[in-house]
Amino acid sequence: MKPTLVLVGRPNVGKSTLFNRLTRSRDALVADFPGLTRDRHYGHGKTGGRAYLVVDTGGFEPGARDGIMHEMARQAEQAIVEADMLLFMVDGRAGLTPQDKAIADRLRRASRPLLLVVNKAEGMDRALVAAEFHELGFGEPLVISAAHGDGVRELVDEALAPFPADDEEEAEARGPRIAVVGRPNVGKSTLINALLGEERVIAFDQPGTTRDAIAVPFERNGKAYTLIDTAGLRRRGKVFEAVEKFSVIKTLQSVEEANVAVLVLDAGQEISDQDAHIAGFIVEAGRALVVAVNKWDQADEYRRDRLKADLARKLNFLGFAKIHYISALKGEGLSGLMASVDAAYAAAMTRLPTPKLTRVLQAAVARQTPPRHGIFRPKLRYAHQGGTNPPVIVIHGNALEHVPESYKRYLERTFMEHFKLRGTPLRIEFRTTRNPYADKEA
Ligand SMILES: Nc1nc2c(ncn2[C@@H]2O[C@H](COP(=O)(O)OP(=O)(O)OP(=O)(O)O)[C@@H](O)[C@H]2O)c(=O)[nH]1
Ligand SMILES: [Mg+2]
Repeated sequence: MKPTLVLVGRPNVGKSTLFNRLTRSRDALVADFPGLTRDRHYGHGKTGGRAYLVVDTGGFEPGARDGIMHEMARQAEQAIVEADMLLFMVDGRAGLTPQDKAIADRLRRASRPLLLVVNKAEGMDRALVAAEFHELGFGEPLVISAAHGDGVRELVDEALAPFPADDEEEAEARGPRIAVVGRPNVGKSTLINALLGEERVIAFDQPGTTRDAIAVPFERNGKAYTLIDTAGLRRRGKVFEAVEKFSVIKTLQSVEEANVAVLVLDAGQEISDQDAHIAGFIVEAGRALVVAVNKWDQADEYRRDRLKADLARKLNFLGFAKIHYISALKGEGLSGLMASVDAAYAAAMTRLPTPKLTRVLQAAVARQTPPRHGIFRPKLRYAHQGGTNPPVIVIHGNALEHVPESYKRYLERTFMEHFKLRGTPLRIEFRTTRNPYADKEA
């Protein structure tokens, strides 16, 4: 499972600056999904080939009693408890403050692995800046500049060192790994039980450590699946029940572990920012997705129309995903839902041979050439597949950095339609062939 790094510190120490730097590599990927708003507190990081999750706890005020500060403090407290590694940030220019000490006391009680990070140290003597923070009792501080990037790579290496590197993608033999995610009370447990209850649960792994996801293999209509859950699913006799304490981190972790996410929405409620953020995270993770609008049996004509309009407006970036209107309680719509899970999985795992991809690419270019950019006319030569779940199509050619976003989307649509890739995000990467003479000179 991907480690979760949680950034903590008093306001203005540079948490968001570091968060943005760590998650920047993902910006390009999600740029292809217009309308997607990212949750600025939870993100994907990738440094030196290692992938991880990052949480920015925002302006953390321990002990805030009410209002929005209280709610933020509650989220931050939860993130601290669930962190694999805490990065406690302090400001090297401002020096040690009483507020730093108060936070330090709070973090000591959490007894999670922790690194002390002294920020804003560009152009300063590292040993000198670090000295006054020894008093916090967290060992040798790591001295960085989040704004300039100094020491950031070393920081991430150190933070990830205790965690084994992700092993290669799971074998496909076990069938789709499914994560059922959504806000509290949308009916996740009911859906899971409806799916599992009708069929034999083959085995059930108790979580070995708190870091482990629970994997529940099951069969449905003779097909094998594995249900992935890190969100506190408990077994009670024959029934599973979710502990209805919503955890963003655990939701994100189960999405990471899965091939296909089933995003459950409640037909009785407005689509909220939280729904949009979970959806956005699934897209960012590149997972296949099926949307299940639950409690459809309880929605009257008015609510149904309203919800459909709401979906089109607020989750328009999920155009690639199938939407099912279901009743988990009555067991209605589940076959259709699972058929879409199968299809989304197949699309996510599909293998596209280079000749076929290249033919489709060339046909697309013949139909509509990429626009000239100044003196440059991008030349798209051939395509090969660079990965699955999500499918990545790598296009080779010249001057590809001048291909506009709209043309990239045109190609995306063309590939999607031609290969019938319904249910998975698709990524297109451009690789400009370097001048062969330039290589020889090196
Ligand atoms: N000189 C310098 N300034 C920095 C560095 N990192 C952040 N800053 C500046 O410090 C200020 C606060 O940075 P933020 O990243 O917003 O701090 P934060 O911890 O997220 O603040 P809150 O969210 O309010 O708790 C901004 O003006 C940043 O430009 C750094 O490495 N060096
Ligand atoms: Mg901030």
